[in-house]
Amino acid sequence: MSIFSKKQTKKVVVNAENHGYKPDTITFKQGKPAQLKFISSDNMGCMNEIVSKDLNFDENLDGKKEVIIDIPTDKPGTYNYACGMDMFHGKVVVK
Ligand SMILES: [Cu+2]
Repeated sequence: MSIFSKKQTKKVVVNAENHGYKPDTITFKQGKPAQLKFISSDNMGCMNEIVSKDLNFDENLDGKKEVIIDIPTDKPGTYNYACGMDMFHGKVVVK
């Protein structure tokens, strides 16, 4: 076993044409450092913005290929996020 605690990194593809986030549910193990990598695609529209009140972030993908967001995993739960207009939704499950 490595002495380094490996970060859990998971990718979510953001695609307005497919109406949302793929996959729309991401699961992390509780207690291990985690990050979500949002990968942008074409025709983003309001999906340029990713907002989560649950996880306390508001990020913009404008002109970027990806945005990496650290996800706290100290508490188990289900945390929601959405596009800037709250039309498309995804969630993070920590357990
Ligand atoms: Cu939207």
